[in-house]
Amino acid sequence: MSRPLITNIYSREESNVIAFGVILGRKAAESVNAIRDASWFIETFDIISKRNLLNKAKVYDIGDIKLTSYDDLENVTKITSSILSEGKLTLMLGGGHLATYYVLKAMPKDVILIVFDAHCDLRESYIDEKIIDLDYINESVIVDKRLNDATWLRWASEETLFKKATILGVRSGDEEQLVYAKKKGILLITSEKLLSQNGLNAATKTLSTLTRGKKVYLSLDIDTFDPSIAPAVDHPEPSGIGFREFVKLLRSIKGRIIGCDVVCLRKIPNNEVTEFLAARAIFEILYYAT
Ligand SMILES: [Mn+2]
Repeated sequence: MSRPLITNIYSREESNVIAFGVILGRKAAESVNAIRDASWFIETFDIISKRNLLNKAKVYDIGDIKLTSYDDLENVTKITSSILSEGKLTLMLGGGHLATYYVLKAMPKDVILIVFDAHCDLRESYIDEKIIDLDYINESVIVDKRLNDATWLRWASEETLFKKATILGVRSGDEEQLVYAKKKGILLITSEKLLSQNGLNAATKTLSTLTRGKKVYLSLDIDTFDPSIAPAVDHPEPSGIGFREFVKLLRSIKGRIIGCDVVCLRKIPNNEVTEFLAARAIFEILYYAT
């Protein structure tokens, strides 16, 4: 860890948010640290709404969970459980989206899962070179075709790790995944819909109804954003949402956010746009979650 996330002046006891990195992926350590670094260069006061985004969040960053095998991912579940037992918000910085599956394993089963993602991640099995990079641990550990970055949500659904799931900003998937989502009641709201005023308004109403009085887990895959504002991702998909849509959707969540993550940023050279966006997104999430 180069430096911890945000103004990390609180002890673990004083904190109400515990952040940790999951170093899953070929460039994960560098990417997670890029978000931490960027967080020091962003104004915590939002001049538009005149809010201090971190007025209630007391963040303690415990650093990275290093992995030497996929079995070590069980530690992610254990660490998440211990944070929850302290009554604190968990904030995971990944790494591949597979890390979310292990965080979710520690969450109560009645949690409402809100995922921002360009992809459905509902395949039964899938692998490509980029997934191998995202879920890379070391040369001797082979990425599982069935449980990885592209299939984690299917597994989470099969194991009923959540009560209801919604994917926001989705724009990539195949017919089989659409059929599966429908069968399981997983709500897909496309970026196309969110980019129209009526569609965005409808989605905020849906989110409010869905989450009111409920426990919520929020997972932000950075590729939900348009690649023009978030280029440092593995699978960029055109026509993504903007930051404005993201904040509006976030604001409509009425339940209590008990855990969150920001995943799938993969640092690119000579461009810091994506990590600044990710850090700012974290501030916004913390404003609504604390
Ligand atoms: Mn994705």
